[in-house]
Amino acid sequence: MPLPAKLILDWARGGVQGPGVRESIKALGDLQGLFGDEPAFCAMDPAREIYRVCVVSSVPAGEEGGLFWGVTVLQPGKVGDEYFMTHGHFHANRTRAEYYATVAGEGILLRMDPERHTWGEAMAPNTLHYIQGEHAHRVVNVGKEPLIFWACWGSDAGYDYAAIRKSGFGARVVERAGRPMMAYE
Ligand code: S6P
Ligand code: ZN
Repeated sequence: MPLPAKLILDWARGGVQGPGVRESIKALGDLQGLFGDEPAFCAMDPAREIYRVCVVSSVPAGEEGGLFWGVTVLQPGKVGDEYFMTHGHFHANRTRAEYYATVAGEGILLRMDPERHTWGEAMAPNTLHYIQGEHAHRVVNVGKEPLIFWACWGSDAGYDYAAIRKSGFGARVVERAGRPMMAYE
């Protein structure tokens, strides 16, 4: 008899169980300084959950040659007219790429190259995005339901959040006349 799988996925709801799984929650307060409308941000509950991430780390972070696997559940909502989004990051190792596969919701994957050229790509159930290692990436929920996407990336990719904290992306995703729109800086 084969042994049972050690990791079990709940594709639709964005869950994973098994050894080496770690869940983390980002609340609104963790995203301070990232949204454009500071007064609107301050008027909201900093404890409100914006997204949660489950990561399967089968090898230690930083180890060359391994893979990480994870899922993000990003809630719908806005700060002022700007849609809820992930923090966004470059990979610390700019040669390490990543896949994003969406299973539920409606989103925009913001990508930015090293010259700050920024663009958006539509995320919807069954879309698959390949993100080059040198591209910063941030996900924006422009729908009314949680946006759920799975990801796979190298265990030595790492995270460079500082560059985004300092200068952000070259565009924001905002609501205009009831529709999402890219607002360039
Ligand atoms: C990791 C991958 C995702 C994000 C997650 C949260 O390389 O891109 O698992 O970590 O979507 O986004 P962020 O920007 O807060 O890490
Ligand atoms: Zn990444």
